[in-house]
Amino acid sequence: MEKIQQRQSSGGAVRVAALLSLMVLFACKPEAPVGPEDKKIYTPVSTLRGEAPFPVGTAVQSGRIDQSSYANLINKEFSSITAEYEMKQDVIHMGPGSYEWGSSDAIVDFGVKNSIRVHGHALLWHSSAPAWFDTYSGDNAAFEQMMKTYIQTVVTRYKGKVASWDVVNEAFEDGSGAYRNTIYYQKMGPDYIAKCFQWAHEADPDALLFYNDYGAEYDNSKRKAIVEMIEDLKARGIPIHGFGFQMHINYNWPSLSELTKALDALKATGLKIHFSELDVRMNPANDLTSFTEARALAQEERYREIVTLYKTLPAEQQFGITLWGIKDNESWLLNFWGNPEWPLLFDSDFRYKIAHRGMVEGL
Ligand code: 9MR
Repeated sequence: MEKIQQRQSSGGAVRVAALLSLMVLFACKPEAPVGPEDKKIYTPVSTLRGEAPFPVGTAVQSGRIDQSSYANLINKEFSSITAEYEMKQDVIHMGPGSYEWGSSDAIVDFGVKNSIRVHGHALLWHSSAPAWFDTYSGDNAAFEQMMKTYIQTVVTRYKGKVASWDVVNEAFEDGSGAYRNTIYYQKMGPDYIAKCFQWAHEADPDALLFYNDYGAEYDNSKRKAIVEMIEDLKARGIPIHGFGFQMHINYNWPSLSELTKALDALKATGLKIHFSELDVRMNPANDLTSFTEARALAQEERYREIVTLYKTLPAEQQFGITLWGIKDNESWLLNFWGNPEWPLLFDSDFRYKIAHRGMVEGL
């Protein structure tokens, strides 16, 4: 009994001493952080657009740029915008000769009003072919005429406001580099790409015209097909000014040497190069349920590496780098892959991730 009392009273003394020292600690260090500090976010000292020698862009949606939180962040950080989906044919082209301009106008107006470059995306993409194409009854010549009218109507509407266009998106198959068997290929034949560039150029001779695709980063056959197509267009005097690497990459793939090889191959065409849809998957193997500090550091390094690679291009070939969205929780990757993901520079509360620091430091 006595032993128990002694233990209790010495335990009590230890607790009182510990409490006192804690009080002293807090009294001396009132600024000490409460709770663990989140090292995955940081306070920026500079902005992307402030640091970059070339335009840095983001994909936008009309329903978001209406909100001041987005508008303010875009104006602060970015000098270029691309419509994430609202300047595609399935949103604009309602039927032969019928157009819906509400969302695309809102995005272009936002760019013009804020002196932010607008990159047009994308005039032809098989994945955004309007559903009514399936029941279109005109012959191939009529379809081709309709595509010419569509391209020239859109490009003319935004002449002087949209600086550049992805004229054709994703025209080659994965693995083989064969022409993708799209409705455009079927109805207009293999020369449809050249025709689309020519039509767009007629409508706005000042617009820079891009071919945009994924896979050139790592797929040798597709990359070879793209380079050959570009060289063919150039040799025939068809106006093509740029190539867009979409750059949907992972934190650990493709390797820097693979990406360097890819960039060098397209650099050799002399065209302007756009990293047009950059995001970095952090959970491709689905081994994370929450974003760890170690993975955040890997992301910071990856963004730094990508920007450093981009800067190996001569200045006249640097069209810019566009992020495919702003906040992690709104990335297309979440729905597409179904894994938890954190691919972008801002978290769901618009807080700056250290990935932003990596990108800024690489610039
Ligand atoms: O991120 C875009 C998503 O919000 C759209 O629903 C989708 C269809 O319009 O397009 C996504 O963006 C794609 C881009 O236009 C072309 N490269 C692949 C992108 C991801 O699918």
